[in-house]
Amino acid sequence: MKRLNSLLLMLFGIIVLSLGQFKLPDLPYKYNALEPYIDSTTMHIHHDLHHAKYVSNLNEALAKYPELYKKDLLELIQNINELPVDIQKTVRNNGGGVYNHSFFWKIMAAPGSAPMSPALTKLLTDNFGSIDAFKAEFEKAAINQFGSGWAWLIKEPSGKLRIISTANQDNSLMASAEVKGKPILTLDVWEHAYYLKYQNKRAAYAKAFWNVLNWTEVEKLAKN
Ligand code: MN3
Repeated sequence: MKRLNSLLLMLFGIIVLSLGQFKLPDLPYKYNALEPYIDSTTMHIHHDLHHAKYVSNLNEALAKYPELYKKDLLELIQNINELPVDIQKTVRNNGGGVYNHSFFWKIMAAPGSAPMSPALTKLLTDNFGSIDAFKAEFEKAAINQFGSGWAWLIKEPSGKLRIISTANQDNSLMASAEVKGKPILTLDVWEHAYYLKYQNKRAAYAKAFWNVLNWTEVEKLAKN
């Protein structure tokens, strides 16, 4: 009986400790779903190792201030400058990493499974002149981001759609963002996202990306 009690106590402890901690979300599709444009091995390494590491680094930083586990991720990364100074940089890099990757997985889908609707075609054409012009501007942002970072389509507070890029794991939701807005779609241009298949050809990766867009999800985000 005593043994059972201490076992239950230990179990309870483990549950309490893991409550509120950030978790690695599953991919919304199979690892090979984006083939041949994004390969299964890259997806395994990217999700199971890189994304997972951002999650564990974030949890490790917050462990010093467990009351922060009560906040949701968006609240954390939108208000980094209000966090204890010693964890601001870690939360910016790793909280950003967790948010950006979870978002990135969501706006992709198996090739051809979520095509662009006439309504979204019109919205993008109204904002950028044509779909080709939109794609060209986005690819340019992806290619010209020096070093590691992300290309984004965002919706500015005015409602206007805009293409930007950010360094490292920054995004347009952070207080530090030069241009603020709601993320609509994104492309990870860190070398870990494409190097196995595309090596130094980031432009080819950016072009291939259009084949794995979840335009249904993008449209939902653009309209909200
Ligand atoms: Mn990445």
